[in-house]
Amino acid sequence: MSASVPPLTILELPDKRLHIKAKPIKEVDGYIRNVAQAMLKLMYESVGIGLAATQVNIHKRLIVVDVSDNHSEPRILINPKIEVLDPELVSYREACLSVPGFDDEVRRFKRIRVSFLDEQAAQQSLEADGLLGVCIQHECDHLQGKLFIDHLSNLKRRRIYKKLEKQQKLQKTADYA
Ligand code: QAP
Ligand code: CO
Repeated sequence: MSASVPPLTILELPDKRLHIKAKPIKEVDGYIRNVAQAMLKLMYESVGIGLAATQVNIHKRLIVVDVSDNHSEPRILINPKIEVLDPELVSYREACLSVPGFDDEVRRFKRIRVSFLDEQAAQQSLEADGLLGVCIQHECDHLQGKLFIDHLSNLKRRRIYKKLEKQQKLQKTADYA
């Protein structure tokens, strides 16, 4: 019933829509559940471990993650809110489906608690560290219009932007031909 989701595609830098700040979800309805399922499917197809709604041009506070190696721990987090439990910083090599072909070390909080609504609109909370903790912090950044490269030096970030801009121009020329 009017809850159908159009085919989702992943925005890539330098697309400015990646910098839009997401709005809270007021009602967890069939549409939101369908978007979440479509995002999980797209994430698995893309061999990712996390995806934020912002990346599929839906500017609502919704993320999906699964850091298992056999698709066994799908998680849907609606209106996620992070609390820092251990402010020590840990470094992981991160990548992002919206920044194809690049990865680099990013420092993030060691341990967090994330409060969120599940698919049933029930309030949940989850304590996370390691890769799951890092991935949730990375995805929540997307909802603020922030990317992992925003944690790197200005020099590194500008280089990555330049390369992706160049690639996009070449791609456009190829599409036209
Ligand atoms: C965030 O990112 C993350 O460029 C999720 O060619 C990643 O799933 C948090 C991916 C690592 C912590 C550590 C990127 C796949 C996937 C690419 C992803 C690519 C293929 C990125
Ligand atoms: Co990302």
